[in-house]
Amino acid sequence: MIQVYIGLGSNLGLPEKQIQAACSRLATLADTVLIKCSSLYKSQPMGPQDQPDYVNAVALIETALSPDTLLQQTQLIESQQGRIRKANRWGPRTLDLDLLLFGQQQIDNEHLRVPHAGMQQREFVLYPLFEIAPDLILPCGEKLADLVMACPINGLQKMAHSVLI
Ligand code: ROI
Repeated sequence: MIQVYIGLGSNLGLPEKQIQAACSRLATLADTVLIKCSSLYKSQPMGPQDQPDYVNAVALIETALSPDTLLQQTQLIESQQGRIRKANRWGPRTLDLDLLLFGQQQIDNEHLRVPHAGMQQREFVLYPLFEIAPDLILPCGEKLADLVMACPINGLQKMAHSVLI
C-alpha cells in the first residue's frame, strides 16, 4: 500500500457537501483505505477573481491502485459530482481532485504529473496538508514545514466543520 495525498477543492454546488461526498467516495475505492482528511478551509480563488471563494481540504489514503487507475477513479468521482470541464481552465468547479503526492514517486506522463505542479506555492494545498502531515518531506527533498513557512496565508481560513470519515 502506498500513501497518497489528494487535494480537494470546490466552489460551486454547496462546496462543503461536495468535499464531504468526495471523501466518502474515496473511502469506498477498491484496494484503498481512507486514513484521514484535514479540516475544511475557505480560500480566495486563485486565477480569475470573478468566481466564488473555494473550500479546500487534503485527504490521505493508502492504496494498492496504480497512479493511472487512481487518476481514472478520481476523474470518475469528479464527473459524477457534476464537474464539467470547460475551455476556461481556471474557472469555477463543483469538484477538483488532485493527486498531490503518490508515495515518494515522481511521475510525469501525458495524463499525470506528481508531485502536483504548483502545490508548493498554493496555501490552500500546503496548509491543509501540513495539518495532517507536519513531518512530510517531498520527493525533491524539501520539508513541507519549510514550504508552509514561505507561503503567505492569503486569507485562508480554517472552517468550523470538518469532514466526517
Ligand atoms: N483556487 C482556490 N482557492 N482553490 C482551488 O482549489 C482552486 N482550484 C483551481 C483554481 C482555478 C486554479 N483556483 C483555485 O483549479
